[in-house]
Amino acid sequence: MKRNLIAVAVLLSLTLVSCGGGGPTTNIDVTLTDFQFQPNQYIVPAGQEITLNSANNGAVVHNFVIMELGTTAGPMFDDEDVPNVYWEVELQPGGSTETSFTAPTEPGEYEVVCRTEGHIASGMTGKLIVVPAQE
Ligand SMILES: [Cu+2]
Repeated sequence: MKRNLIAVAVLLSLTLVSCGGGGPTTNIDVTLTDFQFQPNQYIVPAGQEITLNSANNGAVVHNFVIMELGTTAGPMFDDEDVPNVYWEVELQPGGSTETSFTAPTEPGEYEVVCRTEGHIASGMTGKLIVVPAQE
């Protein structure tokens, strides 16, 4: 009897952990600061319409830039990185916006950066994790 109770307790805690971990979402809320994305990791289903609510709480212009799969802006975003941009939105200081984009159809980890000069080096990077959409 006691053993059964322990098993139930373990199952329950596992369930809570998996719920709290956060699965794929079609709604991203992100705050841009000087110089971070909060949060900086987003899990989305492939090919779905994603709503991005973003706010710039910083004192300078920030961008939310998704790079193409397999590409990276490296330590600094420059002209040669422009063709590798999958999608982006720019936010003025104090600004906020609701926009949307279609998640890439190919699952994988996509780099997210702020393209404003020097911001990658200051830590403005994130990760868009695209997972297969549920049937
Ligand atoms: Cu920035």
